[in-house]
Amino acid sequence: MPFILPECDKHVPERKKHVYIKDDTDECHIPACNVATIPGDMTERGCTYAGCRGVVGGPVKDVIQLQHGPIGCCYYPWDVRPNLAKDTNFQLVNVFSTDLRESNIVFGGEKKLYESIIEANKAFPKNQGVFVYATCVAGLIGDDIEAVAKRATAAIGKPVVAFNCPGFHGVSQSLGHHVGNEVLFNKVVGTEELADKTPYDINLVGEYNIRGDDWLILPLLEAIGLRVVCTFTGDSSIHDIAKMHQAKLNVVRCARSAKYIAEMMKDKYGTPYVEVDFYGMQQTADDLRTIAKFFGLEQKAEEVITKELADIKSEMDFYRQKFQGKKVMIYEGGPRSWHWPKAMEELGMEVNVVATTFGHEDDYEKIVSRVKNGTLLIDNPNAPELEEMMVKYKPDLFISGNKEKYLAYKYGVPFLNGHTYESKGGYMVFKGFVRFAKDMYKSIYSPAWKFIKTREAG
Ligand code: CFM
Repeated sequence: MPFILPECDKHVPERKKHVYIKDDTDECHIPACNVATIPGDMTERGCTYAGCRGVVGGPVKDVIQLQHGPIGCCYYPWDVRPNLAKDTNFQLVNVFSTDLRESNIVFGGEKKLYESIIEANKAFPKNQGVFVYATCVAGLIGDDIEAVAKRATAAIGKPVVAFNCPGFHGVSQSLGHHVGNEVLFNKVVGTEELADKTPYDINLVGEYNIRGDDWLILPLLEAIGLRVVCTFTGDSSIHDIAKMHQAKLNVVRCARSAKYIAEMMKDKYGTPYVEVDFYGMQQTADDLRTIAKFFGLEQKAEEVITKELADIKSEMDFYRQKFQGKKVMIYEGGPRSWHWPKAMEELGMEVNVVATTFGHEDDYEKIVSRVKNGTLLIDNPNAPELEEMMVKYKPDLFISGNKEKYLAYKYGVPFLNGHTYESKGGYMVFKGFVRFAKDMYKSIYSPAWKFIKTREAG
């Protein structure tokens, strides 16, 4: 009986095929996923516009990020996802919108879009281009944003790139990642030449520099002897993306959001790629070995790994002892739900519930390969399901996002924000993993839990 219908879902029996207990003897082995949420099921998913604007396009630091739609769609991109950039956080602190009103809906918004591009370019002349994102409204009224982008490119003499990503496309934000990859690949990659090529040039693909993750990864790669041409798209310039076709290898960090461009580059330019986790000690060490092997730099990688592991050993020994047998429930967008089970086990923890918002089959295949029998997998969970699982599985820690934080607190469950992290600083590679462990420790061992009376579900 590997599929179960949570008690809270008696009015939405369709949920049964999305809630699955890992069982090696069962043929089906993953829950149903990447399909439309049914009415009545209170999904926490985002939209295509969010995936394109918020995740893939948004981190590019030197372009005007212009949302074509009503002002309401503007709120969330503003400084919510901490995809940091060096020197300037222009992409985080400024939000641009065409602010479509009723008359634009009736008579069309193309004129307003064109004028907005001209105006924004004049107000911020240092920008290196303009990214235009269609919202549901722009999609419904049928504005030809491609044609406007073409005219505006000629007028301002800089690339104006149109992303056709109205929210209603697809079943979640995941399709927005795909649109973002395709547009950047077709319109930007290959438009500039890399002047100072080296035999050790790589791209870091699907890495968004959340709270500075990128700045933890880059020094390790450099110490091995590699040079990162472009991080797609954390802390990146549009000029870096334009040159990324000249790297020798793509290192794919978030496969869900960016394997598309690695595949397209493989087809068109013959650039091979490798996939990495960069969370946890063993996984990071294995990742660095894989990358180094491609360039014959194995010896250098071993030196870096040995030093990094020695630097964090005593702290990690402390956390490992504190985390023995602690039960963890993980619910992230997609990949973090497969990046983390092994990393948590390394610290002596037990992962017994794993969920994703928009995982595809390949994400669930990876989760299944990394968790033990009996682990509960939930695809696109709703809030009552998460509440029920907290009561049933009694996790010592729930790692998820802001939407779930207060659910956890309501049940007296220690919580950690795994999307934007708790501390100022990244969670990746070795030093970041210490910060991750420290934040988990602070949450699990907070004295606050002693004073809380928990309530039952229902
Ligand atoms: Fe990739 Fe990401 Fe994620 Fe993602 Fe996201 Fe994110 Fe995430 Mo939040 S790109 S899929 S759409 S690793 S914003 S940095 S944490 S849901 S698991």
